[in-house]
Amino acid sequence: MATQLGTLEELPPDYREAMSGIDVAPLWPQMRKVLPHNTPIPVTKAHAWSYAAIRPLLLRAGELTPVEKAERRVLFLVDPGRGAGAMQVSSTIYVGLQLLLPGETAPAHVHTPSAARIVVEGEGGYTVVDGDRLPMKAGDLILTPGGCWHDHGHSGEEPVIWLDALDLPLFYYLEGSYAVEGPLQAPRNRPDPSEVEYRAAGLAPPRRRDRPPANPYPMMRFPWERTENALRHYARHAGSGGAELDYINPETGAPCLPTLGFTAMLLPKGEAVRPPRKSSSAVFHVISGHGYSVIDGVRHDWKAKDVVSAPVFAAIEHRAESEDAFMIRIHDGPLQEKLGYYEERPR
Ligand code: GTQ
Repeated sequence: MATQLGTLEELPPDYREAMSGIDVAPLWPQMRKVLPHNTPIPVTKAHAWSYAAIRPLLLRAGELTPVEKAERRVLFLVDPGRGAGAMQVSSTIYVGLQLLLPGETAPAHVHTPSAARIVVEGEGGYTVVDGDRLPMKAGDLILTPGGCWHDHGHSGEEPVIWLDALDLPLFYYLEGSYAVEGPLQAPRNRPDPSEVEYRAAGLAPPRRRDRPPANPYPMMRFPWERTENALRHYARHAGSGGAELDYINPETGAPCLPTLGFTAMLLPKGEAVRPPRKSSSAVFHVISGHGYSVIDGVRHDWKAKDVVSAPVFAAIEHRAESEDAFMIRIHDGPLQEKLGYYEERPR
C-alpha cells in the first residue's frame, strides 16, 4: 500500500532545530527517496558524447599541458544527471579519454580501483602491466586490474588516444581509492599472454601444482581482431537480436574484472535490437558503424568512436544503419551479481 508519508515541513520549527542541533534527522520525509517502490530512480541521465567534439580539445591538452604536469592527460566524461565536474558517467563507472603523444610516457603507478582501456586511435602505444608489455591497437581491450602496476608509453609517430574505464566512483564512495607511484617497469622480453598462453578460446596451459597459484588476471589484452572475428562467426548462428560476447578470465570463466563487465556487441545492420531492461548501468563505446539508440524514449545518434551512456533499467533499442555496427558495452553487472541483485526485466 502506498501511504502518504509525513514531510519535514509538517514538523514544528523548534523540533527541527533540536534535531539538527544534535545531528539527527527523521527518516520518513526521505523514505521514498532512498527506498522507492518497485524500481530504483536513477540519478544517471542517458547521454551521447561525440568523439569528433572531444578529440580537438584533447589534442589541445597535448599542447597546453605536458604529460609531466598531468601524469594522465585525460578528459573525463561527465554525467549530465550529476552536473558539472562529476567524475562519473554512472553510479559506478568512470570514463575518460587519454592522450599520449609520440615519445611520451605516463609514469608507473598502482591503485585500488580497476581500469581497462579501449584503444580509440593511433599506432605504437603500449601499456606495461605487471611487467608485460601490451601493444595497443585500435579496439583492443587492455586490463589494468586493481593492484597491478601500470605505465603507458608510445613509440609511434601519431597521437594515441584510448578510452579509460574505471570503477573509480565506487572506490571513491567506499573511501577506498588511492594510488602508489613507482619507477617505470622493465618489460619482459616476450609477447604478452594473449599471444603466448591464450592464443585460442577454450585452451589454457595445465595448472601447475608445484608453483604458486597462477596470476588471478592471466590475460590482460584482448585483441580486437579476434573479438570481431568471433562476433561475426557467432552472429551467423545467434538468431535475431545481434550477438554479444563477454570478456572473461580464460582460466576461470569469471568476468575479466571484479566489478566492471565488458561485452562486445555486433548490431546487424537495419535490425532493431531490444535487450531486456537490466539493473546494471552501461556505457557503450562504438568501435565501428553508425546508427542510433533510443534510450527511455530519447534518440541518441552515434558513429564510430562515440560513447553513449544508459542508466539502470533503461529501455533500450539500438539500430545500426547501412552496415553492421560493433560496440563494447561497459557495465557494472559483475558487481551487481556479486551483491546478489543483478536483474533483467522484460521491456
Ligand atoms: O591510466 O592509470 O583516466 O589512473 C584515470 C586514472 C587513467 C591511468 C584515468 C588513472 C588512469
